Amino acid sequence: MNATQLDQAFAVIDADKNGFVTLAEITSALEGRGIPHDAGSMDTAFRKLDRDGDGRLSQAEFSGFQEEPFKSSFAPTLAKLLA
Ligand SMILES: [Ca+2]
Ligand SMILES: [Ca+2]
Repeated sequence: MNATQLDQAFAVIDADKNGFVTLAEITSALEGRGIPHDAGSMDTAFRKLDRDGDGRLSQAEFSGFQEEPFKSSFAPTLAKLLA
C-alpha cells in the first residue's frame, strides 16, 4: 500500500468527512464491508497512533499505519477497503 492508497483508505474511512478518523469510523468501514480484523489489536494500534491523544487520527497520524510495527498487520486490511 503506497501513500496514495493510504490517503484513499483514509477518505473511505472518514465517513463524516471531517478530516479525522475515529476508531468507530475504522470499525464501521471494515465491518460494513465484511473485512475481518482483530478489534483488540486495532484498538491498541489506534491508541499508539493517536499521538496527541484526542481520540481521533489526523491524516498525519493515520500515516503511521504505513510504518512498522503496524504496517505488516494493518496495511493488508486497509488495502481491502480499496478493493
Ligand atoms: Ca471523521
Ligand atoms: Ca489524534
